[in-house]
Amino acid sequence: MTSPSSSISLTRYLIEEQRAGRINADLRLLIEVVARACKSISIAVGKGALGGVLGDALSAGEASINVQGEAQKKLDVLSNEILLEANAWGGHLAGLASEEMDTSHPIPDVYPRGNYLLLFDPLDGSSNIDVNISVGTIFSVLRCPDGVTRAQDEHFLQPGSAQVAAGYCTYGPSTMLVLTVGHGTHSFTLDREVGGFVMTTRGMTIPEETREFAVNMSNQRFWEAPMQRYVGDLLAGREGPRGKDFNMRWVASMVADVHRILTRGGIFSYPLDSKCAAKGGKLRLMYEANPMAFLVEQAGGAASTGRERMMDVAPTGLHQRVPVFLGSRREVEAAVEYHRAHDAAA
Ligand code: AHM
Ligand code: MG
Repeated sequence: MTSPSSSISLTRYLIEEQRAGRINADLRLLIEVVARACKSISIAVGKGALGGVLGDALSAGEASINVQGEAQKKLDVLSNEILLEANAWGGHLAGLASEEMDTSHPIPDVYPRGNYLLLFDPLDGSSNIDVNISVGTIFSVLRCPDGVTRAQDEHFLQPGSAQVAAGYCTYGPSTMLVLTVGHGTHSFTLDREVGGFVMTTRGMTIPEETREFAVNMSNQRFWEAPMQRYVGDLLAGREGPRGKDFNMRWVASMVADVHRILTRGGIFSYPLDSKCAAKGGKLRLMYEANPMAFLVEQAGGAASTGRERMMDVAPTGLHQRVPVFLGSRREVEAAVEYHRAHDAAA
């Protein structure tokens, strides 16, 4: 990891990537527009109760429910609108898809269309909004298949390995954008006085080994056998088969948990459990697991469903859910090995 590069703005980094032939002008514009939308979301999140943005979104007097069957917060809806509005007119997109919308969103006819598809979770970690704990925006960029100008849901169903860019913005004590265009993972911190993102880490690197795990332990009794065994061995510490003591952290905002892991290592897991098994898992492949997997792999880490490399999963639905294991490479490999051994014995 190199030291902070205070003079490199996000704009300069993107222009240099364009000059190096690693991104084109449309992708540069797209990322700049997403970053600008994230700044607006950061301002709304930062106002908290003073901005009147906390609490549940209402629709006809009732709690508004999204396609996931989850109650929407006012900030979920507002963040979705900010991203949609910001990205509709630029001419770089053929379509958008969001956690908060049942189907993909075409670019309005009044605007030109481009070659990219943008997917996002506008405000991840919604359960933390009302308690002033970090939340974030996650996004993934794909190429629209050749010859398609009006993207439908099916055109978004590409594996994570097809992503051309991915990132998240964390709204914590500071607002940070973490980005990959396939050449390393870099972090940018929002300079609130200037109003721009400034590179603070070029080439984030996740340590291969870790002594820290992140999982919602309250689901333990619902997990599959290999997960029970894996975490049981972590908890057994120095006296157990792993031979070392582990620490645990769980923010319940994936963006915040992954940001910690990109910064100092660790393994993040939201495994299959009997409550979410029918849905395939809790977290969504297309706009949560895949972009995080791209960022983590670009930082030297690994991401898996426990049985398959995350970015190799062939998607079947826009809102498809998957089990998630990601972070320090050796630890992800260890978790995968517990699943492999279990499946082989079965
Ligand atoms: P959301 O997109 O509705 O906010 O849900 C995703 C979040 C993740 O950020 C986090 O890792 C997980 O759900 C927390 O789940 P739980 O409350 O079961 O611990
Ligand atoms: Mg989410």
